[in-house]
Amino acid sequence: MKKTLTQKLIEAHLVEGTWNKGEEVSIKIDQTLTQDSTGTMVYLQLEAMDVEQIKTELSVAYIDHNTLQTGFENADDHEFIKSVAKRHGVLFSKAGNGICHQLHLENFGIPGKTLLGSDSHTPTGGGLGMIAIGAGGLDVAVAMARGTYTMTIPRVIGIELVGALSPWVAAKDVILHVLKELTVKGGVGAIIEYYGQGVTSLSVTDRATITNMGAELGATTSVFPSDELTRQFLRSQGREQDYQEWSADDGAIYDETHRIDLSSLPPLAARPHSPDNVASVEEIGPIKIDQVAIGSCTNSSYTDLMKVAGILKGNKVHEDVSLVISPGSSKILSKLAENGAMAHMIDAGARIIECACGPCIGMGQSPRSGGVSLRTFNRNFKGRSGTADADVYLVSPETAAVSAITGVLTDGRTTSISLPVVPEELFEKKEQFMVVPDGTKKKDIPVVMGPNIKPFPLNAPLEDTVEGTVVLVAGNNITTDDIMPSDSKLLPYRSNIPHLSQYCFFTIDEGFPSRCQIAENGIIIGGSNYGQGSSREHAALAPLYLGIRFVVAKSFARIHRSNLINSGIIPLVFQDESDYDTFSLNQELVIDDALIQIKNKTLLIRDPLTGRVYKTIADFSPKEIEMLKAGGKINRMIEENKK
Ligand code: MIC
Ligand code: SF4
Repeated sequence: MKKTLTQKLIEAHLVEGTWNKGEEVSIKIDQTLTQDSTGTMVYLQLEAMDVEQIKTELSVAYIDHNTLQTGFENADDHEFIKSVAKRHGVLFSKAGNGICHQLHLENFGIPGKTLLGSDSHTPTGGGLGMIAIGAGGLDVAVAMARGTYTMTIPRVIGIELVGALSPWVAAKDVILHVLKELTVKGGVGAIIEYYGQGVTSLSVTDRATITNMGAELGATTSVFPSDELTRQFLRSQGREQDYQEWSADDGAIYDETHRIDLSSLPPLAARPHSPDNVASVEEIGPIKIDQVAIGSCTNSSYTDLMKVAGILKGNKVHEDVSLVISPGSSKILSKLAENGAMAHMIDAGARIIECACGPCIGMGQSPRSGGVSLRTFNRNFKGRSGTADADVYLVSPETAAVSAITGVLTDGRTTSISLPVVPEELFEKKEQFMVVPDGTKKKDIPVVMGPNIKPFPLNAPLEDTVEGTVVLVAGNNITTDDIMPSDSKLLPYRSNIPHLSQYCFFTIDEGFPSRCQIAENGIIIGGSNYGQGSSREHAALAPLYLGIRFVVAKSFARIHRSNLINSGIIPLVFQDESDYDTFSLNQELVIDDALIQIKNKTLLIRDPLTGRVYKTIADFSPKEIEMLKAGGKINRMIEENKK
């Protein structure tokens, strides 16, 4: 049978189970990555597992999110991560080195390998032909400890690319187009595979922009084949020896197919406040802008920034615009400084900021009240920029740079500015920002714990009767940014769940934490795609700390669903979506015979006041049932170790 690339890559890593859609399998994980805002939890959990030796070929701990140091908290967390990384032979990438996904692509990504990362944009590695999956921190800790990851065999959506992009149209416009077509839910339960002649017109960093934002489709991951351009990219990074060719068989059958003629795409933008709210720049028109932010793991590559520098060269940033640029890695920054491109940016009036996530996660550079910000990033959820009433549009680096000059959203094709051609560059291996393990055992190195690091909460085993009070009825597409907001004030508390939990749902409902306190046992009612967005398990741990017992929603986003199960919080799906409208705050609900019902695929919830019974779908795998019964993944592992 002709195989998709996805099937080939997953089959090459199968440890348990077979390639059957919907079947739960276990795959070998070759590499892991963590970043600092999810990493403290990962390494606390890894320490709790007391492993002798991590099982991956390579594990990297990046420091890139919490680099704004306005108090001791972030610096302490970084020391903690560094100490645990040393103890376990994990490579440590210091603050200033760059953004995890860009760095991983440049330094470590290998076609054909698997990568599990505690960040939802780990699929960036799919641009190199990897199966690169974002997951909750605990799943990454377990992958380090055991070398495996449990997943469900997904649908494979094939996207055939033909033609080539026109000038001023970029890889970002390809993924914005896909988001417009498929929406933020369109990739749930699927891996998106790109193929066709058009692939050969996209560089590895273009492909990585596309796979990066596959996270916004809700997809498990996205993947491109590896080819001569992949070899060329690896050569430019001094690692041609890592090249392997991987592609789908000709005529492979996909579960769903789409075709995009690249030459037909115009410059696009995602309007506030969702990455799938896409229209062409021309349709949106010349809206006045206050800020332009170029960078993030989506669009901070050397080529992206050289194009930006070329557009800015000899021009001036509009007087009403603040342009901030954050290069993706120290290697890129150093090269831009060396070849003069940085001077073009600064001379045009750009503010150069650290190679880090920065404004993407509200770590500085928040726009003014009611401001309009154009960003080359991947998420424009309300409030994520740090300014609650700002309007954020997502665009390509080319559109961002030309708009910074004109002061309004601009389709570059309507200007006389010419687009630069970026010559291929060779990068030297640089390890100044890395602490590379030397292969010797270091388990005697002490773990450095600052006062901000608090133990993570653990659930209790499932009881036969689960009772609680509805503490929130939430709408559709609730993001993990809504559940556990993150900005410069809250990110320093990622290792302190008691503090963080006081801000749970804060931006949409300030009363949530106090209601939970009164209720003691809480229940959340959600709409469709509940928990979309980041991989942060804090969006499950904070509710756990506040006593949430179960969530009933129209549907769940993949990573958040797993994080809930890992925490022992039961994610249930309405069998009849119209039931959603009948729930109200403070309603009491009971699950009777929970230990039996959890195995039944259908689970009944009773309202003791009215006697009404609601049917929900409890589609859990045998492993998930065991986790829910034990009160979460860690409790389950302890049980297993006792056997
Ligand atoms: C994000 O882009 O939302 C983040 C911050 O990178 C998150 C991880 C986190 O919350 O720490 C993600 O995408 O997983
Ligand atoms: Fe960092 Fe933004 Fe990428 Fe998340 S999406 S990893 S915050 S740059």
